Amino acid sequence: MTIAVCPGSFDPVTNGHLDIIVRGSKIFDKVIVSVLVNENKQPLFSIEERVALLKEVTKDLPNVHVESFQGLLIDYMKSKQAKVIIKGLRAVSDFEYELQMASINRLMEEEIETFFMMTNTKYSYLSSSIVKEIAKYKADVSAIVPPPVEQALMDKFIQYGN
Ligand code: COD
Repeated sequence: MTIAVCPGSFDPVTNGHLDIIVRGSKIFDKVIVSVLVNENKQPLFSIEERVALLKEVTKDLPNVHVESFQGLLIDYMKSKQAKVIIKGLRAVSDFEYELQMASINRLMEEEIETFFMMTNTKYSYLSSSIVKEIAKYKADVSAIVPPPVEQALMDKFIQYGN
């Protein structure tokens, strides 16, 4: 049984992320979507909120599980006996960062492989940051995020009074 981990900040999950998760779930026996803390980013949604949204939007995918983890990805992979990291690639800028991450992870644990999937061209421009920027100004995000995320963004920005 091949267990893969799809890690990310998912702040919040977008249709671009979901596309990668769905495609990954058709390739691997079990996919664990894991919300990891990215020290370089200031999150809008708490870890608990991000996990809840991911659980909601993946509820029809029986081999997909959602969790959170703080620390090194490689330690988490070992604790889950997972051998594959699923990553999405949108642009050359993603490639440079992901190459660095894949190389450092391989240096720490050579048995673990990073599996890259090209973005769906429909979502090649899409990031959580862009979604938040658009939602902040109350513009329509229904084409780029799943409905529960759209609702959560509206609630969040009403709560902030923006
Ligand atoms: N189409 C396709 N793929 C996409 C799209 C899209 N539109 N949008 C995002 N993705 C992919 C990204 O390329 C990425 O692979 C994944 O989805 C998650 O994206 P984000 O933005 O939610 O998450 P990141 O990039 O902030 O996550 C980074 C991690 C948290 C995974 C990373 O920092 C990490 O592994 N941290 C743990 C600490 C660690 O082990 N560090 C390594 C050694 S120093």
